[in-house]
Amino acid sequence: MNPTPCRLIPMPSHLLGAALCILALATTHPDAAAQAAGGSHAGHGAATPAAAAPASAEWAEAEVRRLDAANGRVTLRHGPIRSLDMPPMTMVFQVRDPARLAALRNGDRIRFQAVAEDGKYFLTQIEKQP
Ligand SMILES: [Cu+2]
Repeated sequence: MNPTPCRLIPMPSHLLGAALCILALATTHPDAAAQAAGGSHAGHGAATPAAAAPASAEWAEAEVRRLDAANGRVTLRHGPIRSLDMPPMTMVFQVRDPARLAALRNGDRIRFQAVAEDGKYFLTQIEKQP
């Protein structure tokens, strides 16, 4: 006596409920899952451009706006980053070792170095400023 997942969703309209059922079936179909897996695989090989880290990475300055240590992310309001050709802005950076965020607090002034990889920006150096 297993109720289908569809029946567990309270629906104001039977028609809408039926439509969601069809959607759920379609997305869990084995063929669809296989195609999705294949697609992500294909994209995987193309990634990771040869390490383009500039030999002389330059320090940039920033203020810590928001810490998300659990996910290894930090939002910085940063000044110009010449090595990335980036103007001042507020944006999210990743860190490979979330422990490095432990010493930071919102509002801290830092200087940092960053690299771009797979469409994300990673902090490679972080130093608290006095
Ligand atoms: Cu930026």
